[in-house]
Amino acid sequence: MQEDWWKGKVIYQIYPRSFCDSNGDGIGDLRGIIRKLDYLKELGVDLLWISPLYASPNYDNGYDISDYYAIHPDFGTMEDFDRLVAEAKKWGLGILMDLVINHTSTAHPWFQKSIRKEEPYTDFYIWRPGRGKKKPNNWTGFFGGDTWEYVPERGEYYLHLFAKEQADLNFRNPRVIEAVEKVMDFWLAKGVMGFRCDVINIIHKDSLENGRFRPVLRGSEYYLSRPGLHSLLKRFHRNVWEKYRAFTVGETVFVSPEEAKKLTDPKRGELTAVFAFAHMETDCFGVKWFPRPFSPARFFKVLAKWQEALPWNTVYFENHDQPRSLSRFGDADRYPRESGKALALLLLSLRGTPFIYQGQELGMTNFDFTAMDQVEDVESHQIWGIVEKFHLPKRLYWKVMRAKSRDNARTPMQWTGEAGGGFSTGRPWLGMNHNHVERNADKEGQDPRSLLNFYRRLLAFHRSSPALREGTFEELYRKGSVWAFARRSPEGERLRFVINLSKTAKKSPITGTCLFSSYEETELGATLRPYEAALLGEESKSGKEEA
Ligand code: TEU
Ligand code: CA
Repeated sequence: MQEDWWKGKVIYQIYPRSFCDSNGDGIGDLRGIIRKLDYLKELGVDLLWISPLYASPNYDNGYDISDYYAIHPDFGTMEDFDRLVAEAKKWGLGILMDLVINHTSTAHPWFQKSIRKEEPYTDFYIWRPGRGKKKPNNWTGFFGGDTWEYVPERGEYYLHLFAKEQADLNFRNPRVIEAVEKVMDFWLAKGVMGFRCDVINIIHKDSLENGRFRPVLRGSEYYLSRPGLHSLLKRFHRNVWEKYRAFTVGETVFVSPEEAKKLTDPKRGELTAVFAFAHMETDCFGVKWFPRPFSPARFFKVLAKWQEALPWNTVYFENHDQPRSLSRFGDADRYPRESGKALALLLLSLRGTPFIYQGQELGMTNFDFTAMDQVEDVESHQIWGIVEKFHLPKRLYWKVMRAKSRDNARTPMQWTGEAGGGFSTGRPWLGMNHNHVERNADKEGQDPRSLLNFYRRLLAFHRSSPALREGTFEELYRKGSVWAFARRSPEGERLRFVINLSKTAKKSPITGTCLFSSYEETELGATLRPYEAALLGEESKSGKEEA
């Protein structure tokens, strides 16, 4: 297997609770995924990243693991998992596991033994005594609020950067490092192709000093991409990942291009790729709970900066933590098809590994929930608790919650127009979006002009085009809502891309014959209509364009 076998591959993310339920209990499962492998193959993706499948009390839907070696019974058995790997392989699809090692569930036996100081688990977590009546330090967490929880039985506090049911592991303890290496080895030996590494750039804590004042994530200067992280990753790479040629994509929060470059430099031997967040933070001030209107200009500026800064990027507009891209960056009401296709074209025209999140290919939109009791997500509830506690303006925050809750991405996959959406014959664990009646895989499959069929054609083209798979990125034009760039393969294939990500018509900086168009046009003239995007072939010799 070649070292960079993953280059040019397209990844599809599955949120297993919401993908396909095979037994009618309302929860998606492994047999459900197996049932849909033909759909995924026909779509044209290569690797499936599946959000956590492990045993878990589900405070954070599997991101709180209580046994790294067991499949959650909701999802099936280890035999089902092995069958999935084998069946996927027959379809030419590889599996990526979600590796959550910054923390475990407090229900994990390691944590339970750590409370009782049973060796070797005493220092598996980050325990500290309080400072008089005060907590060990002033850090604040990712879900808002506290990061320390007192356990009377041990007489100490433990650190948790997420929910209090998620205790941070202590990576200064060599025993912890060995334990997680064993976990990685176990899954790679089963034939998975690699990992998506959850919040990997925060696993190493430099110190536990008080953080300086900042409105969110106080204390993060002591754990965001610290030098100790690089040593840990080098070690994982050397001891485990390298021998399997594993693909490792790190979820790296608040990462700078400089850090990202180090983390993915093949000469250093750390991660294969990283998810940066910068483009997902262009419609807010730093964190999503302080929103501002979406600006395509800011979005393109950030994307362009990262395209140029890194030798290889990941490209994603959605995942299980983010609102739906059609609702967020497009126009789900007036231009669902055009803006959905424009975003699809942008996603697959940029340089890097593209990630498609389940339902994105159908144009699934934000969850149409009307009350907090329809929301399951732990983060949403923690934030809502803060809104209530501090009497923040509810009308305003309700709007923010509707736009930003992570459950926007977690509603069940819309397979058919029936009740239960073809996702489940029972009652789905989270509400189905009502628009599943109109927008679903079944219906779209039969419509040649649907978003789903557009994705299928585009992915087939992507596979056959060295320029899209691996070509260089060259910016041609960027102003307001209009962006144009070119991709060129080593063999000289050159493609040009242009997009107008707005509701108003704009002048186009390039013209030519369309390989793909969000309006399904064959020629692009001087004007870009609302949400018009196009992928153009080589410019004709006679045509003189400002490119
Ligand atoms: O996400 C990390 C992370 O940065 C998010 O929690 C982010 O702060 C939040 O989603 C913004 O809305 C990863 C997982 O993707 C997420 O699902 C987990 O909850 C989290 O880690 C803890 O494991
Ligand atoms: Ca089920």
